[in-house]
Amino acid sequence: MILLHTPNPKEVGAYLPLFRDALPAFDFTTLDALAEPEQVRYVITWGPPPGLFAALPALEGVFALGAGVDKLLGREDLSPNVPIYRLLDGGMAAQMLEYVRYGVLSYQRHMDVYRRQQAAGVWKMLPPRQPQDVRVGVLGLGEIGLAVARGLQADGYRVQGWSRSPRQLADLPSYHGREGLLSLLAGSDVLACVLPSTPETIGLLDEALLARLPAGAMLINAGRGDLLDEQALLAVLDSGQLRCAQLDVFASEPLAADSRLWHHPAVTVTPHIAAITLRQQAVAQIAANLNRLQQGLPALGVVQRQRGY
Ligand code: NDP
Ligand code: OXD
Repeated sequence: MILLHTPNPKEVGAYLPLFRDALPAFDFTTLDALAEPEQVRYVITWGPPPGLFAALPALEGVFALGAGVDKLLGREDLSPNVPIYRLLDGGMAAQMLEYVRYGVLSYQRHMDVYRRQQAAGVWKMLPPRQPQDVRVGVLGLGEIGLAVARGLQADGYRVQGWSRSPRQLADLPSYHGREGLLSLLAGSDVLACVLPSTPETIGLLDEALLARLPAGAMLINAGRGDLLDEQALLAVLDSGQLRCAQLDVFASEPLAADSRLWHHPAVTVTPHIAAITLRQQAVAQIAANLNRLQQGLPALGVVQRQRGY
């Protein structure tokens, strides 16, 4: 038996027939209809309610309907012996590239400055800037970050990356470790963060690190909100050290109504839409993974709990 749960009942209704078609050998249930919790072997979920897993004694695995699993890893009701599987790309890398590309292109073409000029009724041309004039640092070179880095390179930007482990990537300079991060920051006109939230990355983007960016740089955060100290960001934007920011994720979501980020002229706020799970692709990937498990093959996208992602 597989339990399918997301907080939005309409979404559950949309997913259910797709999963039933893709996995005809399994029985499915939803939380509302759950009669025999002891029969549930797998949960497919995004945002499961507190305590859910503790009520499922036969649980063999949890499939996340997303790439980031920080919320699942923090759960006290989920035994560390139960594997968590996450989505690998599943169409999210291409969306994330578009999201970051939009920000980088706006920065390159001074659109943030022109928006402010428009608000002030100012007609003033700025010198042209080409992609090769803009250095982009990408934090996170995983399924999504590497696609972002490669896509921006193909656009002509000068791209460098940062990851936890050392990476040898053809034609893509990359760094790891604290010293590596400082080097990357010093050479990034745009810093694009697509890191997971882990005990090592929470609070990473603090005032000291943001101050290492060149004057007039841009920050894009589409990883997780708790990576960034929002007050520190506001401080470096107010001082003019940073020119602008494009933020998709926040320490608390939805972003609080009284957050200064909403109205800051240098900030673009989006409601966690940089890369949305695509239903068909998610179903196909999870079904293929469950079939692998049924055949005794190793599953893909296994979360490594000790790393936190
Ligand atoms: P992956 O696990 O494939 O990649 C994670 C990357 O981050 C890896 O390159 C990893 O390094 C690096 N990393 C992890 N910890 C550290 C660290 N301490 N220091 C430096 N680098 C680190 O994840 P995905 O690419 O699939 O997704 C990344 C994140 O994007 C998700 O966890 C989620 O938070 C976010 N996301 C946001 C979405 C949105 O709509 N805003 C949508 C989808 C995802 P290494 O290569 O050495 O393992
Ligand atoms: C994800 C997300 O991690 O949408 O998949 O944030």
